[in-house]
Order: sequence, then structure tokens, then C-alpha cells
Amino acid sequence: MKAPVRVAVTGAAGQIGYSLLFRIASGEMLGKDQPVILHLLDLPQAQTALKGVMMELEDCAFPLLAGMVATDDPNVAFKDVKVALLVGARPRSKGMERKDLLEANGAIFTVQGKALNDHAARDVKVLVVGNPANTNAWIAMKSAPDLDPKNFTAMLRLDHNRALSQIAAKTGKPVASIEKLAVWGNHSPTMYADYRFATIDGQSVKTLINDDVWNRDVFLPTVGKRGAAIIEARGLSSAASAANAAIDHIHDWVLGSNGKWVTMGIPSDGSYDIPEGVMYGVPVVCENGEYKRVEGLEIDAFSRERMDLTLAELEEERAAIAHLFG
Ligand code: NAX
Repeated sequence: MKAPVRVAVTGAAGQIGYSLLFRIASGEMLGKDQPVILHLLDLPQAQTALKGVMMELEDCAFPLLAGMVATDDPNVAFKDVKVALLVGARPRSKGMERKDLLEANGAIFTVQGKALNDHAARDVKVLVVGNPANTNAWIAMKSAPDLDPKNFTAMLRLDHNRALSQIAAKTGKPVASIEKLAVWGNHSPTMYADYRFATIDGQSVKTLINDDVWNRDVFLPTVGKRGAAIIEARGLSSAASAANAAIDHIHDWVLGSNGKWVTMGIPSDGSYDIPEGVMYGVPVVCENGEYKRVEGLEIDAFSRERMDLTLAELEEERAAIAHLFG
């Protein structure tokens, strides 16, 4: 039996947490042979609800669940963790300005980044789900100067999966047959899902679909506004699909993507004219516990425009919280 891995989940008493924890404990994230110890962080007022979730986890009698720690202290939550899923964030309340939202989350992710810096395993893999995910991931990364910046990532995988299923529906082909999809930029309606390089059984998806108007007027708005459509229909934001995307993201990062392109928000190395350090969604391939950016893709004028638009939004968000870093 392998030694247990410590996995932190923040916002553990929330709705994504409720879909996520049971799947981690059943081995769907790190493998069916990998025991886990769950470190569950939530606010003081959520500790009672968190106890209830832990009782349910116990009642599943998961063979791979080797222990649980519940806390409202990030310094305890991140002690020796090798994987950290930062799901909890400050939601926008009525009348709250975007700037105030960024500030409130800036405070949370500065503290959590520092706690990761001080307590987590040196090779901890961090995924930020809580919105604004890219900027929160950037703040956590900047607050953890002793950790490798490349270990901080933001979740674009839900956008990636949403785009895959729209393409599958349009082409009538199975989702699993789609290769080489990319999603660029911010996890927000400005993200740019790009199927120019995608293939199905070796055939170009762009040629199969052959409809630029559908791409611009149907596909991109549908993927970009999918979160809002789910809130409209369900009265609650995406939770099970978000948890599923988080599982996919960490699973592939740790265990490999089998040569498939997947999308991760990662600190830019300057390629594709995205300024260095910006937490930006790009296509990657994962192998041996590392992600590798897909290099050398040609960017046409339409794509450049879309990629710059989502970059501008990220830079605006970053400017709003830049003062936190002197
Ligand atoms: P919930 O409001 O159901 O749960 C959030 C939980 O986080 C609550 O239990 C709350 O007490 C806790 N929390 C708040 N601040 C905390 C802090 N400082 N430390 C620890 N815990 C804290 O929200 P849920 O639906 O679970 O969504 C969580 C976050 O995911 C939100 O920010 C949401 O916007 C974001 N999403 C991100 C997605 C992505 O693709 N990146 C998609 C889904 C989702 O919208």
C-alpha cells in the first residue's frame, strides 16, 4: 500500500466541496491505489456543516480515506499537503463592486499563499477554483515566494470540458474522440475556446464544422456564458461539473494526460505574446507529474484579438490588486 498523500480542500463545506470530497476519497483524483488524508478548511461559521460532511465521508467507509483534518486555520490546513484545491472564495454580494470583490479575495489568497509557502510540501500542486480564479491563483503564487511559481494553477478545465461537449454535439462525434482543443485566457466569459487545431479521428474539426459564424455567434458565447445559463436554470452555480473539472485537472497533472491536450491556467513564460507571469489558460500536455505548454501554435488575427481581450481583462484584475504587493 502506498503512503497516504495529504490533500487540502478549502471551502470544503460549500457546494463544490460536497461534489468533490467524495470523489477524491474514492480514488478518482489520485488513483485507486493512493490513500489520501483530507485537510478540510472552511470559515468558523461553516465548521458545523463541515462536521456533517465529514460524518457522511465516514459513512462511505472509503478504503482509501486514511484520515481527515477539519480546521478554520490555513496554517493547519496546508501542513505537509502535496495537493491543494483552493475552492473557497468570497462571492459577490449584492451591491458589491468588482474592485471590492477583487480586494476581498486578495486578502484571502494572500493569507492562503503565505500559509502554503510556510507549511505545504515543497512540491505542492495548487489548483485555484474560487473566482476570480486566475487572479486569485496569481495572488497565491506571489504570496509564496519560496515555492516554485509553476506549481500554482487556475482552473480552466471546466471551460475546456464545456467546449468539448459543444463540439461533440455539433459534430455528432463522441467527446472522447476530440483531440487538441485549446482554451486561452481567463476563466470568465472572455475565455477563448479555440478548435482550430482540434481533430476527430485525424480529421480537422474546423473543416468538419466549417462554419465561422457558428464559432463566433453560437459556440463562443455558449461556452463563455455557460455558467450563467446554469445559474438561470438551476438557481445555483455549477457545482458537480466544477468538481469534476477539478478532479480532471489534478488527475491529469499528477498521473498524466496520455498525450492529450488539456487546458490549465498557468503562469505565462512570455510565449504567444502573453506577458511573463500572467496566469493565463493555455493548452498543455501532462507527463511525469509536470505540465508542458503546447508550443508553436499559429495565432491568426481573429484568435489574436480574442486572446488580447481576455488578457486585457486579466491585466485589469491584476492592476486592481497590485498594491497588495507594494
Ligand atoms: P459555496 O458558497 O457553496 O461554498 C464556498 C465555501 O467556501 C463556503 O463553505 C464558505 O464558507 C467557504 N469560504 C469562503 N471564504 C473562505 C475562506 N477564506 N477560507 C475557507 N473557506 C472559505 O460556493 P461554491 O459553489 O462551492 O463555489 C466556490 C467557488 O468556486 C466560487 O468562488 C465560485 O465562483 C467558484 N467557481 C469556479 C469555477 C471555475 O471554473 N474556476 C466554476 C464553478 C464556480 O463558479
